Amino acid sequence: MKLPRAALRQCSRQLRPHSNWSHQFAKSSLVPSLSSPSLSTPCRTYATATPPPKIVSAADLEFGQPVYETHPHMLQPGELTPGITAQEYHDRRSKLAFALPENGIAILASSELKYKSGAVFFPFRQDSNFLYLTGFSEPESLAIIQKTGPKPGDYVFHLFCRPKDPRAEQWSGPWSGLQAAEDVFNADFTGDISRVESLLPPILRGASKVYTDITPTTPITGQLVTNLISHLHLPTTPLFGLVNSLRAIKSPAEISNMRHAGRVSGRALTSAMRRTWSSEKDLESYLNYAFTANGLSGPAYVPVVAGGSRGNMIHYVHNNRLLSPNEMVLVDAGGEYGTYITDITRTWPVNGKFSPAQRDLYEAVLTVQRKMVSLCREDAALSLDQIHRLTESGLKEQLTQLGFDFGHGGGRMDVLFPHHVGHYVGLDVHDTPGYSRGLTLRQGHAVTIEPGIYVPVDDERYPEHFRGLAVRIEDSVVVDVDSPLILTTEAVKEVVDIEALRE
Ligand SMILES: [Mn+2]
Repeated sequence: MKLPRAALRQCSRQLRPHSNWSHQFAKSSLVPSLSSPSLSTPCRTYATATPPPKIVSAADLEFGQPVYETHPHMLQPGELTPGITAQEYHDRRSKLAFALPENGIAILASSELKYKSGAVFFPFRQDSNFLYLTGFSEPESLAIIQKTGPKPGDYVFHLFCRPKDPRAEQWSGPWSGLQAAEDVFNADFTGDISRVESLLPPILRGASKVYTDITPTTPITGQLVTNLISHLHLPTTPLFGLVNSLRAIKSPAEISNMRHAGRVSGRALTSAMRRTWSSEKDLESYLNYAFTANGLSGPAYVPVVAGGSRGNMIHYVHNNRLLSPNEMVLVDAGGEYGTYITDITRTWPVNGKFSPAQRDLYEAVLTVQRKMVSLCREDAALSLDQIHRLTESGLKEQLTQLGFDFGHGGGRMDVLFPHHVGHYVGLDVHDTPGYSRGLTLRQGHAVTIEPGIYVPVDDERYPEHFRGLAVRIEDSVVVDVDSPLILTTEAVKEVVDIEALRE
């Protein structure tokens, strides 16, 4: 049984000196030497002559990401990333290892820096599965989780990354190095990523099967790792399915992060609804600022800010037209906290007051949205796919009452509502890709519920006063046993509440 030392190490963390850290404090030259000439003189001892301990506070070091000692304004003691403790990362690896066959091994590659153009790069974003299992947010890294026995906790965690390199870090900013991989990120073994070719074979040799999503085209290590695996004739299988089934059910800490992202983002949207915006870009800028200024790390995805009939384009992200007072604006925007996202859409009249047609269509979508949110509970025993079909029939019924004709040659639901009602959310906006929407929802699943109606501008099959109107209403929701936990409830959505914001 592996001791849960991950948590223990996090208390009053002190690091053993790394070669590049130690030069100022590892000197022990004050120890009297037998061969020293001082033997011939009376020997005194001084308190200051005691060799300094070979440890250094983590607060005096630089890491590749915030840690509690350097960023106490962002992390609590014991946390490796906001809200998520080292113990929880250990538990995730432990669960993964437990799910592997005897002597199974999982290998994950980090993301690499991506370039926008020439030397201009995007902010680094760690691969979600890598992050989920390690909390380590650096490129040029390889994580290996090796099952060593049948019990939970029987595993070994290897983390290969970049050794400290003061000259390179002077250019790129700090990274964490091998000692921190062990002392902060709780790797059992670490190694220089540039030596993977010699470090990996001894680990692989005893493996029964390799679980990995690494392919020859994976940057930095892909070719090498796949060559080594095939050279050793090891059976391989994709890893993402196992990780998805862990990631799909959120822990209390993850739900708390998502709730925080939802609360702050929801308030930002409500606050945006109070004002009359004249351009999509101004509204987008305001939301991005409000997310960040209120403690989130930034927008979770490129937002949709679509005035009028531009809302009919599901992923309209140009956000560069002017808004006219008599139209509605559809805003799909959410922030991110500790790499957990929230996904919200609201649609409201630019001038703050719904016209009769806008209100009717809005209420139709809202009625169905509310009903579908209420079904996000374990005791309803429904899957996202089943909720989607209920949404379609609910919307069709609402629209029929508003005079839409779905008879022969009439309107079509796949035109008016062309997307799915929801998707899983978590570290990614479309979380756990490949995880089926046909599974019955259960406690800990986190999903969106986002029905929409998009009426084409000039299609005579639809009532004239609704043409060109687009409405989508979306909340992020965690499934509980007998009720949904709505993460984004601070974003108002009732007609009276939206209109009251301007009174
Ligand atoms: Mn969504």
